[in-house]
Amino acid sequence: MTNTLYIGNKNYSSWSLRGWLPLKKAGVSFEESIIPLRQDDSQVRIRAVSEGWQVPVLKTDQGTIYDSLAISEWAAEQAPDLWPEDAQQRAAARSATALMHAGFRDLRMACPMNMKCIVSSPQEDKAALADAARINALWSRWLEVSGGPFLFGKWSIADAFYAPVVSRFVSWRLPVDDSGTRYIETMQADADYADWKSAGLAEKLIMVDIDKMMIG
Ligand SMILES: N[C@@H](CCC(=O)N[C@@H](CS)C(=O)NCC(=O)O)C(=O)O
Repeated sequence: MTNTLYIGNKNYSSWSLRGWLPLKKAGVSFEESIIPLRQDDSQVRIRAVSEGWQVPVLKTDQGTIYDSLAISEWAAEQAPDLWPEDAQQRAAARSATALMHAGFRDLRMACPMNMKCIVSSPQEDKAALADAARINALWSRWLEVSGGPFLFGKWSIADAFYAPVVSRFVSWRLPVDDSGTRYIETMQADADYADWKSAGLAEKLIMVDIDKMMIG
């Protein structure tokens, strides 16, 4: 079986990370093909592999799957333990995943993922800070109910969806309480997250507009 996951630059492409982590956790073997984003030919290259016009895209022998959530659900069909075993916790993890997939736009727009960079002065954008505060409160509640160390106990797809948010909390120096700090440390200690991050840090291509937002 040949699987290929098309992703953007690891340093910047938050949605690619959301599709990549569940495949890793499922133990699915796949090749990676990086399509650098915001280049003259990025869209042509993405459209050549997917009618979705965005990455991540997974090609299997059976066909094409696009969108991080669809790829995650495909991974969970190979490895059902990517969702919690308990039915109520499973529903809660799916809700948390959907919340991230569909929302927190202010945070996503004001604080793009850039794993290489930490701002010198903390982010002050009010709408982004409101999203961050809400996410922190949700993390704390989910961790309290599940007992941690991941949001719903064992690692689940919900953690894939909040992994890029962990990176943003660090890069943009967003305020975080003790429970959120422990979650950030748990994520950073995860071997797959760490592998993705070190590959992102090694990338040479920079996105000037995002770097400028952070460095000025
Ligand atoms: N809802 C999509 C969002 C994917 C998305 O926004 N991907 C961005 C990169 S992180 C993209 O492909 N942008 C197209 C481009 O930059 O040309 C998902 O969950 O996969």
